[in-house]
This record gives sequence, C-alpha cells and structure tokens, in this order.
Amino acid sequence: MRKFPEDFIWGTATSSYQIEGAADIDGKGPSIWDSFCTIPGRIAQGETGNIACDHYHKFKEDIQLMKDMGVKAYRFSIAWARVMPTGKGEVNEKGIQFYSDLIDELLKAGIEPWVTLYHWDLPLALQLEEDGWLNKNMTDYFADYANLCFDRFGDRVKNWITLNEPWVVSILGYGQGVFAPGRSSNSEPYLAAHNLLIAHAKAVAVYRENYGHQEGQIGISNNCDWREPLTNSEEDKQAAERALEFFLAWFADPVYKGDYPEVMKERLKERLPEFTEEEKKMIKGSSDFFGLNHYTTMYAANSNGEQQEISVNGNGGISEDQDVSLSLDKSWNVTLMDWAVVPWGCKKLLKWISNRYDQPNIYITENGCAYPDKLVDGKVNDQERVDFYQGYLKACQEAIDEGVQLKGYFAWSFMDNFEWASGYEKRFGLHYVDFETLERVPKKSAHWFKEAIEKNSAE
Ligand code: PNW
Repeated sequence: MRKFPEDFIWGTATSSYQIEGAADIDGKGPSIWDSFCTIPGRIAQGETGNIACDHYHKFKEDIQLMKDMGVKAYRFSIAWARVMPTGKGEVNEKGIQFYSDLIDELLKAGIEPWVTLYHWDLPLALQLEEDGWLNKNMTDYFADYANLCFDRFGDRVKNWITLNEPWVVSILGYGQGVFAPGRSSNSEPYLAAHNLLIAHAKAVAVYRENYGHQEGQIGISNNCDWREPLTNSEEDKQAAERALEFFLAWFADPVYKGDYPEVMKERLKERLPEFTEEEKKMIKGSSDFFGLNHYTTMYAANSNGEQQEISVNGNGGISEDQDVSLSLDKSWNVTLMDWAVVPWGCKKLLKWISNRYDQPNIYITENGCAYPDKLVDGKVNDQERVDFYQGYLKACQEAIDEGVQLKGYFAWSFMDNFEWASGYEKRFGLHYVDFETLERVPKKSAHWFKEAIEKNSAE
C-alpha cells in the first residue's frame, strides 16, 4: 500500500460565518454577510447564518467528533467583527474568550489549530464607512486586526492563513455581485484584489517583525480549478494557461515573483493597479507555504474574441478579459454544485504550481464536494463523497510520488454548513447536520476518512 509521508497533516476545515451562528450575541458586531443575507433574493430560500450549526455553543461537542475521527489539524476562521465589532479600535473581550477557549479545547484534544484571519465576513462598519476592499486604508485595518490575533492567540496558534480565496472575494463579491458585498463591476475586482494582496503582505510583515519568537508559519490560501486545453491546438493550450494565470497567478505571482502576470498587464491595462517598488518587495516571499483550495476542472478553449457567457457556474472569472471559453466533458460526474469530479485535474494543478513557483510546500487547505445527503435510520450513506475523497487523495499521492511537496490536506468540510448564496441545501460535510435539531451525525465519508488517516493512505 502506498503511504503518505510520515508527517503528513490530515485535517478538516470550516469558516466562522458558515458554522458559528450567534450572529449578534456577546458583543459581536455585524458583518457584510449578516447584512447581505437580509437582502431579498440573494440567498437560496432566504436563509442566513444567524444560527447555522450553532458551533458557538457546540464547539466542545464538535471537537470531540474531530478527535473521534483522528484528525491532526483543524482549520477554522476568526470572525473579525466578533473580536473587533466595528473592525477597528475597540476589542470585544467576550469574542476573544470564545476563540481562546476553542483553541485550548483543540490543544487538549491533540488537534493543531490552523487559523484563517479572513474568510469573507468583513465587519459591516468597514464596508459602510471605508468602502471595504476598494479602499487602501483597509490594508492597515487588516494588519491591526491581525496583530490583535497574533498577540492574543499566537502563543498557542502556530499556523496562520491571512486570507481565504481573495479570488472569490474579488470576483464573486465585486465582479459578479453574487457574494457580499454584492457589487458588479469589471474593474473593482482588480482593485479589491490589489488591496487584499497588500493587506495580506502587511499582516505577514507584522507577524515576522513582532512575533518571530512564536515560531509559527503564515501564508495565504488561494482557490483554483484546473484548466485542461480542449484540443491540442496551440491556441487552446495558450487559452488554458491564460485561464490559470487569471485565476491563480493573479494572486500567487505577486507572492512568489513580486508582480502580476504579464498577460494580465497586457490585457487589463489601466484596470490593473500597479504595485510600488516597496510593495513588490513586501509582497514577494510573503507566504511560508502555498495554501490551495481546489474543487474542480474545466476544459478551456480560445474564444477568438467571440461573444460568450460571462461565466460557467460562476467560476470563470471575468472571461471576456481572458478570451477563454470553458466547458465540461459529458462523461464527467458532477456534484450538487455542478462541479465536475476530475481527480487528475488536481494532480495536474499541483504539478503546475510546483513548476511555476519552484516547488513550494503546499497544503490543500480545502477540497470536497456537495451532495444531497439524507439521514436514513440514523446513517448517511454518502458513497459518492467517499469515492470523491479517495479519488482526490490518490491523485495527491501520485503528485507526491512525482516530486510535489504536498505537506497536508484539509477536507472541506468538517460538517454541513451555510453554503453562502446556496444556503443549507448544498451539503459539504463529513458530518451530517440536522438544521432543525442541530444534531450532528458522522457520515460514511467520516468513517472512511478516519480509516485513511489511520492507514496514512487513500488506497
Ligand atoms: C470555497 N468558485 O468557496 C470557500 O472557501 C468555502 O467557504 C466554501 O464553502 C467552499 O469553497 C465550497 O463552495 C468557493 O466559484 C466558492 O470557483 C466559489 C468558488 C470556489 C470556492
């Protein structure tokens, strides 16, 4: 049986707004997601994260379930507005206490906390008063908030992720308007992304300058699908490469090479902001590891400037800027998100990252799938999810065998939760959640995952 490296990190992941609930208690301030959910029509069935999984009150039970599964690490996020209700200035000690207790409970269970500082729930005050990520001032507010977290939690937290998926924040939040703050534009995404990158780098600088003695690691998690050329033509190969550059190199090139990809500069012209020399220096090298969230694969073809759909399933970015048209293979199975299950795409993407960025240590900080799971006689038989994880984890093993420095893998998600604009119908969890009673039940996939951890193998 082929095994993962001895020190491979097996984990699960969640995010604050998707699981915590307790939206306005113990001094928490409102976030842009609290407010976005109140707008009619934005969220399926008008659902909200007001209660979600009520993890705020059930975290001990949840940590026990994680312990039962044998995970070595748990990735969660801090709700900025819970610890700083208006995003700056005053600190809410009750919010600090919650995360402090959560961290202590994890350590007691022998589980390493991996903390994301920003998983999209921006304090509403920063949106209304500062225009959110369109305003460069945000970069300093974020660094101050990060400083607070390092100061209060860094004695116990040794793994930090500054931002989760700035691509989603920029494209879905400022381009397509389907996620908070709900803006639609073809230039704002590039400005928001620019400020997000600078904010990330400033937070990392604070960590390295002031908290070096904590001896932790810090990085950023970007999301990217794989893009496979539709045909062997030179045009389609270039289109697939261009699509990956607009998706991932947009954020990873500044971090590993100090600037945006050439192809983006050429095509976007003044819509793409420029970094100062000082900013380039600060951003280059600002990640101790490559955090990757990966879900699916699509074919990419050169669109020859023809009119096309703005996006396929939302994840094409601003496709007219790329001249890429995306499609699926009819033979691919798709999940409830309509995302195709293509494990070899994961392997190809890992190798693409390794080659382009000189073999960084990579952690898959999210990978998973949604299915319409049902609880029957106290059990959930999510065989499709078992097959999904087995396929993707085997692809990871192959990538490692071929030299990719993949150091860990976090399943998205620990439990069913609030799937943003899709509400609660799209179940991603290894644990089933009954959203009436809030009862948790390990699915078949949770049992499979536990065995995989024990064997340290997906085979
Ligand atoms: C990620 N896309 O979101 C997030 O980090 C999670 O909070 C979320 O629950 C999970 O993936 C499943 O959706 C994404 O359009 C949302 O490419 C959209 C896309 C990718 C990731």
